[in-house]
Amino acid sequence: MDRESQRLARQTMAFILAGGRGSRLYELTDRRAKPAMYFGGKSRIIDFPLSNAVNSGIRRIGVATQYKAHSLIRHLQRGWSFFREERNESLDILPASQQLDNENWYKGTADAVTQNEHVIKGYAPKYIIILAGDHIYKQDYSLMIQHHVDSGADVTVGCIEVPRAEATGFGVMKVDTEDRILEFVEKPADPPAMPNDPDTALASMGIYVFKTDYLFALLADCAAEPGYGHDFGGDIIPHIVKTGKAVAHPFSRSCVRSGREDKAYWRDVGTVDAFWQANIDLTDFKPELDLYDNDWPIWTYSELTPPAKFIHNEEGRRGYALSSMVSGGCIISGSSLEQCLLFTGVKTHSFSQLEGVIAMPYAEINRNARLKNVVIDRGVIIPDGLIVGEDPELDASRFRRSAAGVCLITQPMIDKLDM
Ligand code: ADQ
Ligand code: ADP
Repeated sequence: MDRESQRLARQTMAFILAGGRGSRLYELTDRRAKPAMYFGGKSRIIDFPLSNAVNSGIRRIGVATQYKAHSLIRHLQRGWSFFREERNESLDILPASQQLDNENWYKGTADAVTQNEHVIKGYAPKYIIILAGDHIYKQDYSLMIQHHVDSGADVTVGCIEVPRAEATGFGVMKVDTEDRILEFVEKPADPPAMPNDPDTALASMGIYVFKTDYLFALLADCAAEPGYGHDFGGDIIPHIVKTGKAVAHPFSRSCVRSGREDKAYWRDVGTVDAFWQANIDLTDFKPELDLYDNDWPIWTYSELTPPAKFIHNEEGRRGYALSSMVSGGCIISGSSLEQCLLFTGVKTHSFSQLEGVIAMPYAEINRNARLKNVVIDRGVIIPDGLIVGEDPELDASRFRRSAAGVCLITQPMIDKLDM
């Protein structure tokens, strides 16, 4: 990392928006916000933007929380409490309804920033980078901040090419050859294509760099406009595109490539299928996302546990795992695992066969179960002999089965079974 971008990172505060619900994860986000969702065996989704910020040299971080924030706040307190004011470091947890006199919820992403104006200004950061708390990727934000300063933009928007058919859920932009944004439409029904490729669109990653003073002046101006929706993608960015200089920063310029060399990895694990697939992908021989890279570590809080243990049962049945990731505290007793990812403290019992299973912490799979392509929520106890993944109709009547055939299993669903 060169020294100039490091210097800029030290003058920047990262503001992570972690208030969204993530409703397409259904029961998985009934009790926790999407940024608090488990990912990759040890981490939570929010560990990715937080680790990116720290690895990029940013030392001031605010996390705006709102929806079902307890699990998220507890995780931040346990894992991310090493910031020291004496070293000009801070991590502030900023729940809605703590700021200003009469406001309650954050009315939108921009309002989360407005309501924390005095907290942010108290640190006097020259720049601010707004981040979403719910994507999986590795990015060196210092390079994006450097781009922002070099181009003289009012805002720099992180962007990535996505299939046009999937772009309806994003802010989509048109840019000129110098990366200047000419047009920005939030969640368009008919997304504009990229000039040379009718099947691809340029999507906003929801990452924005501003000069702090400029941002707060702009937020005040926008608030005075009729129909203001308090949203970066819906209001603020389109406003700057019309009245100022908005520049797109291609993710490929600052992504950290540590998995398969050619890939710029970025995922929104916002659906059960996407969540299952992204976790299962980690069990590949050489996955696109490398969690074993010491140059760009993904820091987290994780309980101290004894090592994972693999044992024969009394009848000599082997407990083993192939192409799988098994976290600490797991005990694999007399059962077979293939392409599975087990979080901390999962137990599997004899004669059970697991394939494509993502099991959250402290789930337990009793004897003789046969599970294929499932996501098991935290602490769920799978009863003796349960079979999932062989009879789609039966599965759909018992669990939340996706179009792609992945079943989400929670404890209330198990409690309703007649077994
Ligand atoms: P969306 O994906 O719809 O679009 P949005 O719901 O605005 O994202 O949430 C962005 C982030 O802010 C998420 O991390 C969410 O958890 C958080 N958040 C949402 N509401 C919040 C609130 N009231 N308080 C605090 N945090 C909140 C945005 C942009 C698009 C862009 C996509 C990229 O608007 O232009 O393409 O992100 O995913
Ligand atoms: P974690 O914080 O380890 O992710 P969970 O995500 O499972 O824990 O739980 C999220 C929140 O829901 C926590 O505030 C926890 O106290 C609460 N919670 C856990 N289990 C239940 C339950 N069965 N009913 C209601 N609340 C629960």
